[in-house]
Amino acid sequence: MLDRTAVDYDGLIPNNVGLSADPRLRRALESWHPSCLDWWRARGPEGFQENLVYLRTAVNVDPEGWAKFDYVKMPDYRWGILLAPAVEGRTISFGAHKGEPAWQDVPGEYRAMLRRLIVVQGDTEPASVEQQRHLGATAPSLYDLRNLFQINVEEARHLWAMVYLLQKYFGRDGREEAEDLLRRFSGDRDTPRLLGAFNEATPDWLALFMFTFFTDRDGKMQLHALAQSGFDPLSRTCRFMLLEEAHHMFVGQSGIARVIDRTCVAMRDAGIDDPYDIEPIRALGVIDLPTIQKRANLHFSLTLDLFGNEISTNAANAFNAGLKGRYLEDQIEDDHRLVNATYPVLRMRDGLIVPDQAPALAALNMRLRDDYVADASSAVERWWNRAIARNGIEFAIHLPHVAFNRHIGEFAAINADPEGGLLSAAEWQRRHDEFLPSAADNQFVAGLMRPVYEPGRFASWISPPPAGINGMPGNFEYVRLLG
Ligand code: BYC
Ligand code: FE
Ligand code: FE
Repeated sequence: MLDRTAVDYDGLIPNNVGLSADPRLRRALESWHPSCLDWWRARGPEGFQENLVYLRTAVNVDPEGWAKFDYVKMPDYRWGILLAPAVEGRTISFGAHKGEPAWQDVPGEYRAMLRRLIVVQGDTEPASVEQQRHLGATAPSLYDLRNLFQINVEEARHLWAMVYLLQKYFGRDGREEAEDLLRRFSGDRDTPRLLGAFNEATPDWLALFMFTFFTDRDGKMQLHALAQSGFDPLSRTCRFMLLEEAHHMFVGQSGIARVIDRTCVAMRDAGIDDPYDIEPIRALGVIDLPTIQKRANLHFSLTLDLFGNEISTNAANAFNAGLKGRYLEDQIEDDHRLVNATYPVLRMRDGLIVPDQAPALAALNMRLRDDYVADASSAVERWWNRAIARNGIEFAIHLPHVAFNRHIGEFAAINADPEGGLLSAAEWQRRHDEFLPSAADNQFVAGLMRPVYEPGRFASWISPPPAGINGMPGNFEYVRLLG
């Protein structure tokens, strides 16, 4: 019997896409491989390239047992090309082609649109690795250091996943796009990454945890939307990527929950009840809750910009074409064409934020953003606010209003406070540090960032995790230090 989840591990590039039977593609990928390794060494994690890291590697696409754990040097990580198993007889489930068989090849009329979606997705993956490259120097523990590197190698694998699609299905321009994915550089003045949030700095571990909570969660939503695609190879690759994505969000959810836990325990031990009594709390070597709230405000608002404009013809066209669906499209009960449907969108009208009915097709970015906000809020409650409540401190993290601190779309031109109240430019300037991290807040956090590399030990500002990776004990050496 044919094993639908078998992965060929013999060649340079582990895969379940039949590379050994496609010499042209194999040559293209093998010639991209050294450029990718050069990129990894120049722009990936700083240092630690010769250390053994306890990493999981995808070895299968069976959701039950797809990974194995072992010590590897990062440059030797087996970046594979892995697609979720094909669904027999799969049809397109939305848009103008609803009901037609899913495409195994690029539909000519949609080639440019599809390539753009794949390039944008592909651009974010290496960007995040670049943004996180300095963090190894200040890891709060070996456990956290290992989690950072796990995310980094998997984001690089996601880059491979998109490069595979470009090289297999888009000929010469696909190969050029694949090269360009390694040429752009996060934050670079001349050749920046494509989307705003991927050019921001990730200066410290609080930023890393916030990024993986909020921005990797945009990744989850966008991958879900692309997993619905009528272009079957894109759907299958995104379905597999989502298995890895879960760990990235876990790192953010549990990371901030551990920071919060440490703060609350230290406050209790010191007999401090008032979370706003900032100086004495900081003197304990922990991060005060209001600073965590401000960091959440920052990363949430930056991430909302990644959903594009509330009203977007690009989004309408991609849906109509059957290329990008809605979150959990196959579980929604409607006609899946949306030609005459409407969707409520918050808009600026005469200087007020008001709900408005918009054509549902044009409002698809908005809808995905709404699904994102719901997902993020429930994770805030479950992971963060529960950690605060468990410790008996009176405080709760709240996600700000969607109009707060925006740079794309309907609210880019106005200033709003976290409750959605409109502010004059002068008021915004005056109250900025109340809403968003001030230079002093960032300096305080930066001052806490000193590495802790002894197995089983943790920095002052973060609690140990309740359980190890892959069942490993608390003092496990997740990263073997050299000599
Ligand atoms: N920054 O019609 P609109 C992840 C541009 S994260 C700069 O509203 P559309 C990950 C837009 O490109 C998931 N420019 O745009 C997470 C357009 O330009 P053109 C990444 C922006 O297409 C953590 C123009 O403005 N995947 O995987 O409806 C770690 C008009 O806008 C921005 C995807 O995003 C911005 N923020 O929506 C690692 C999925 N927003 O064409 C990885 C693929 C908009 O007029 N991408 N613009 O020159 C898409 O689906 C869409 O391109 C977007 C934008 C949702 C991004
Ligand atoms: Fe990714
Ligand atoms: Fe991710």
